[in-house]
Amino acid sequence: MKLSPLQIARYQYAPKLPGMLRNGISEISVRNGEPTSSVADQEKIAALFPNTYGKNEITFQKGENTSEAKKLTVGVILSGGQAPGGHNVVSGLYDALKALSPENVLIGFKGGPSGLLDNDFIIFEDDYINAYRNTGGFDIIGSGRTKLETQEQFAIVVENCKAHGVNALVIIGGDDSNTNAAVLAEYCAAHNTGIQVIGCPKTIDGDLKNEDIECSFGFDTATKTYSEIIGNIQRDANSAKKYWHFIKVMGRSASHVALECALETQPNICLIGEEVAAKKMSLAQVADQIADSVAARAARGWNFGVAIIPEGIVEFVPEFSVLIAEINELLAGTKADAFNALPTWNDKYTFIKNGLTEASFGVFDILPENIQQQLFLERDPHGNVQVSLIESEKLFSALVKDNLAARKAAGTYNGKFSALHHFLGYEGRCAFPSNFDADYCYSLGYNAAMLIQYGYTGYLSKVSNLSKPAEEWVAGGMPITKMMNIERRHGADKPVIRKALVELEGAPFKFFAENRAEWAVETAYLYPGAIQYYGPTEVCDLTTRTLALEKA
Ligand code: FBP
Repeated sequence: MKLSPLQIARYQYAPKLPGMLRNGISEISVRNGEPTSSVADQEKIAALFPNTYGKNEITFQKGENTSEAKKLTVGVILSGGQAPGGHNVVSGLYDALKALSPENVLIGFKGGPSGLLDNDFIIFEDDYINAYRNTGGFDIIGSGRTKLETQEQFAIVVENCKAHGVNALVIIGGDDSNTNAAVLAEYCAAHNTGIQVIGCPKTIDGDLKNEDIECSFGFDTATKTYSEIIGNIQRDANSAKKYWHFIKVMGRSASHVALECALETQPNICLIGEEVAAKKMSLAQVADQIADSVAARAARGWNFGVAIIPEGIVEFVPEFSVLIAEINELLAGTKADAFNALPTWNDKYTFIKNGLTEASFGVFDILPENIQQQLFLERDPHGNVQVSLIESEKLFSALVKDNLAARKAAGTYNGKFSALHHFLGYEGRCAFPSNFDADYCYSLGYNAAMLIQYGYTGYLSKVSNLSKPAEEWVAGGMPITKMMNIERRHGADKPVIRKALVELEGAPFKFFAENRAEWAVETAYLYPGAIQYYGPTEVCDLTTRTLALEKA
């Protein structure tokens, strides 16, 4: 197989471990912390997790390894969307297991959780692992979005694991996958299966974050990749001086990715969904805010600019959420067939007009026709509108265009507005992990092996103090139940890890809010450039601005 020069170089990179894990396996001991309780709904969560609730936080430290020597056969899955660094979690886990004993075995279940159900697996060996070290992607075993949540599924997982002699599972995933890891850990403990379950925090979205998890892996690399591209686009905009670029960035619902990219690049506009929701802004108000920047810059002769739009923005606009709910109702069950049978868009438009409330039709009616049609094209398996497929970058540029036309008619704007659109998503999810993500992920995997060796279950592999050099990182484990509360999901109360949205009182948003008025009018762009893997540490080992501000 032909390899790129960077691929070859990255195979040689030795990821940095936290200082306390650097002394060799025989020199890693456990320091017990306090017993834990869940962040909310303590009684309910304790009742749901009688075997795994309330355990102590633990930290590893230098000292004699007192764990019981035993052969470990560990299964691992990657779950959900790709995030740079997943391969290093697997290689860190593999290296620690082999350092504990060459007899230990690591089995990768393929294609995500479904691999555990279908018993689709591979047994890792050195050559195979070595071909994936420090590279992006999840192709080492693949990933998938099957949810492991029912008792029947758990029984199959246990049966398949027992057939391999698996005594521990590592689940690398986001908030849902780690919630399910906790439920599976409880199931395994309650049924005396002898199988431990350990989670690892993954997602580029950055919304798996709390007082224990400083950041999920992949966020660093993905946002650096997007920021590089946004910086390049800004430079092009500032060179050609003729386009407004509307750039949608991934991140499903939370706006952490958009905010981090804004802190890295200082664009003219960055929308933050959580703020739009808090201020109950309408689509027209959001468009007006962007148009203010366009007009102010045009008054200086600058008919160009850059606006960052978070993927989930429209769900945060209250009137839009109501519209979506009404459309879902309008097309529920067999009503969708009647709608689809209508021959022309005009017929459908009349059907919609008659079916929506006046207020929602008013919102629908200001949308450009292509967006109106998008709302009725792609439906999820439950028949609901797929909000993430709405091209919000085009939606807002169209609304801004209309807004500017009105300003022109009123004589308050006399510029030119020509918009280009971009969506930055998949190109960031499988980039070569930054040194930060390479080190962090390797440490999470290595640490997970130590948690297994010491017999823990229902724990999340936790590495903290991440804004400091890796030497000072702190490795340990936290019971997943500590991060849980009860939420209403699909009509039922469920124990879940709370999703972290952008905190409007948090330091990253505050920094942004203090500076954005200037960025909206000036050309204050930053050009972060490509991720650097080799060179001075202040260029190569930079963490995100979000983490730096949160920990400042
Ligand atoms: P995870 O939450 O599983 O990490 O995935 C996040 C994400 O990358 C979102 O940013 C994006 O909206 C979504 O996955 C895209 O999903 P898919 O890969 O199924 O198209």
